[in-house]
Amino acid sequence: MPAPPASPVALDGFELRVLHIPLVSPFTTSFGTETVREVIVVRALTADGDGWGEIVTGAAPLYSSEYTQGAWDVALRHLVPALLDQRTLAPEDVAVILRPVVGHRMAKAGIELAVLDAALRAQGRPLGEYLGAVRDRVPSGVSVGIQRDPAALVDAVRGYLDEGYVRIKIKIKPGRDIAETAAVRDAFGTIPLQVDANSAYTLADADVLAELDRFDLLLIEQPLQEDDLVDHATLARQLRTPVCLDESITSHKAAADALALGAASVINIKAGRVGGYLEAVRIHDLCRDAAIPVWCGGMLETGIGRAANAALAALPGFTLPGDVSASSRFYHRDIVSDPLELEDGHVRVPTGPGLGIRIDPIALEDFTVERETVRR
Ligand code: NPQ
Ligand code: MG
Repeated sequence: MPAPPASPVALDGFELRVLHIPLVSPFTTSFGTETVREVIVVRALTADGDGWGEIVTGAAPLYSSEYTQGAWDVALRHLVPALLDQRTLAPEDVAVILRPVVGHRMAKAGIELAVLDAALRAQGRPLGEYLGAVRDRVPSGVSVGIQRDPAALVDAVRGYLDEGYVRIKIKIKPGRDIAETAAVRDAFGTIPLQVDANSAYTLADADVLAELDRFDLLLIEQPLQEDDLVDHATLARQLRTPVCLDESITSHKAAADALALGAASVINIKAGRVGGYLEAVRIHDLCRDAAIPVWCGGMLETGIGRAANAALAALPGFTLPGDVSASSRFYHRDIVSDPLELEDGHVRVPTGPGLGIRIDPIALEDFTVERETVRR
């Protein structure tokens, strides 16, 4: 638990919005192509001011079972009413109050973040300090989508290396893996490189995945499905490349199970996927005690989640560069007036109270496609 706890807030209500934010270029993974980021922004309304959070679901349940309209429904019908039943609310109690609702971790995480931001802002405390950050900037990696062909991938990677990103992750899927990885290695030599399959393989593909061993990758991320912990452990014994889990790590318990089984030698921590930044810190602590390296994943966050990710990635156990890239990696225009920028391959950990961001009200309004306010 991050010490000391935040002060409780007097909750007046929540405002939820669905935003559609254009991406700078299409982003293709093994599960599909996105051209617009659909995301839910949460505003906690309190007696001491607003707090902001972000529900990182996508429009369709492809990365995980959660998706925008499901999160919207559970938030308005179940999560927000449970919290508004409380007169005052400490951020550390949000997950406890929401525990009876099974799953829906991204929805819970976005709401918890809004309450946490409001509480910390009211106290003048930065999120990084509260979570236990030990750095004022973090090394920035970039996730590169599947391109038309290996030559186009090499061009895309060159652009990011020229910008200064310190680690490259390329998305792979069956048939778009070995040649792609070989092309990037051939073009750029020994750069820090890893691949992400987003669950696109099965154990029957172990021979193909073993071909990746010759590229000295930092890791292979989530080759198999979310609930394939035992198969990941079997695969890990057949590969020299370290296996990293993303989708499978839905909680501290899932992380402990994965480590016990030998299913992962690295873990990608995403606060949304695990139900919030506090649960993310607990997984960080578990992995640190087990000497398992972790890194901070990304979900194409707006400036809200991106600021929080920078703070999380500044904890001592985050020993590998994360997917915490500059806002400009995905967006021409963000909904914050001070978006994260790349400086010498790093992004700065915000130092202002709470998330340390300022919302750009005009951009927020321009991207809003749906809105609901609930008051107690
Ligand atoms: C990953 N992110 O690490 C995810 C996958 C991902 C930066 O590679 C909408 C909703 C679009 C969820 C695109 C990165 C998404 C998404 C990619 C998740 O696996
Ligand atoms: Mg991933």
